[in-house]
Amino acid sequence: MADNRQMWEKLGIDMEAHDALLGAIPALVEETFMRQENRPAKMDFFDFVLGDIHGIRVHELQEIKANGGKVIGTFCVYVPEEIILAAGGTCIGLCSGVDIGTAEAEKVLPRNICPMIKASLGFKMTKTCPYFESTDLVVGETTCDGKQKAWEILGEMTPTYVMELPAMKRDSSRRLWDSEVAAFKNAVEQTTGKKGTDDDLKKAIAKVNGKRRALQRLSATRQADPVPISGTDALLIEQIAFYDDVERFAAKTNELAEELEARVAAGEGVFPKGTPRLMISGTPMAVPNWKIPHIIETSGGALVVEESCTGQRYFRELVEESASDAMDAIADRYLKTDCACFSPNDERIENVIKLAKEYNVDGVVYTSLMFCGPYSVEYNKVKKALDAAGIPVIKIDTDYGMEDVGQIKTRIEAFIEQIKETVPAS
Ligand code: BJ8
Repeated sequence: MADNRQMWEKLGIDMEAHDALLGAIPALVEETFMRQENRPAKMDFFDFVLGDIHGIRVHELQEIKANGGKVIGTFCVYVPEEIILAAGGTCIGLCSGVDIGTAEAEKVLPRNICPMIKASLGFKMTKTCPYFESTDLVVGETTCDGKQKAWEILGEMTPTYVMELPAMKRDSSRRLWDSEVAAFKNAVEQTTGKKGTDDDLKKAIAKVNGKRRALQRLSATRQADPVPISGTDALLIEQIAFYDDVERFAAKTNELAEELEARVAAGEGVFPKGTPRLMISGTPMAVPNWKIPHIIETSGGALVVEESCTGQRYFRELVEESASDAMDAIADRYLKTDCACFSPNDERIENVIKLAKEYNVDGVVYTSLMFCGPYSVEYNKVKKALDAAGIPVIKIDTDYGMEDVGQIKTRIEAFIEQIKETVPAS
């Protein structure tokens, strides 16, 4: 701990604000994770990572930097991490799920903007995130309006590169995207000082595919009833995927998946067979935002799949490893991402229905961060498709505060009761 404090001070962390942030985590972790019953033994690694959230991994980053490595922070699953790895960089997801820097962020941002954007800027402004303070470059992207304007402000505080994303998926959009991916490679290489060769790219693709395959394998076990792992634990793993060492994470996730496969074979689960099965669909949930999964799973539901960037949208697609042009394969894979920022976005609607069927979902909890235009507006189309498929859905608009927990819990309990009345118990 003394070691951690020294490191944080060296990084210029505001120790008082940081102490307040870390001070709130143990009680939240206890309530959200440790009180769950029959958790898989192999969650121990992920619990350890969570227990030392601003410690060991941040030390690793300092070691990487001391050896000449560069750390590159990202906020969106559109940013190709393979390119960062191929150029010798280390990629860290920086999205924030806590409103600790909100008051500061509201000095430069309007109040009615998405909490994720506020928190991301807030972390930088309050100097409370050692990951942020370890970066040599941060990468924004022009997904939603709020983000693209926020990067201009962030760029005044720290070296920031912005990728331009097309808003549509036409042939001309693909050409724009190809040139953006190539320009991003140059920007990363200027930061790391190393050129990513074709061979480096192929190795990086194999590595990141390995991580995504491990997540796919783990997720597939959640199709079983009873489900072998809680959705709350699964979300934690998906969150850690954004900042842990790629190979270690894949190995640990595969170990856990093996345990879960054995549980499935033995008919063992974390909730009784027949527990209503719910899917989350919508905006991502960054650490330590575990609010909705925790509410679902303490209200009589089992969360079995996340249609979100902290979920399927992150690991569903792989980069084709046998492609002759690695950059083309990377551009191809990333443009398949079905964020609500695209218009039209029919793939997402199809994927929601496909996932609901594959995971035998009884109902969907559509979650949108407050003031998120893209996901909130797209609810209309998702609901129509779910209605047509006969799958009930409830929409929750929320932020990082805890004031609405009671009200959301009441709504989700009622939703689960309604499902129980229509779904015959097995
Ligand atoms: S690919 S979901 S990570 S942009 S919630 S900041 S959209 S107002 S987070 Fe996202 Fe990339 Fe899309 Fe995924 Fe804006 Fe909405 Fe806020 Fe959002």
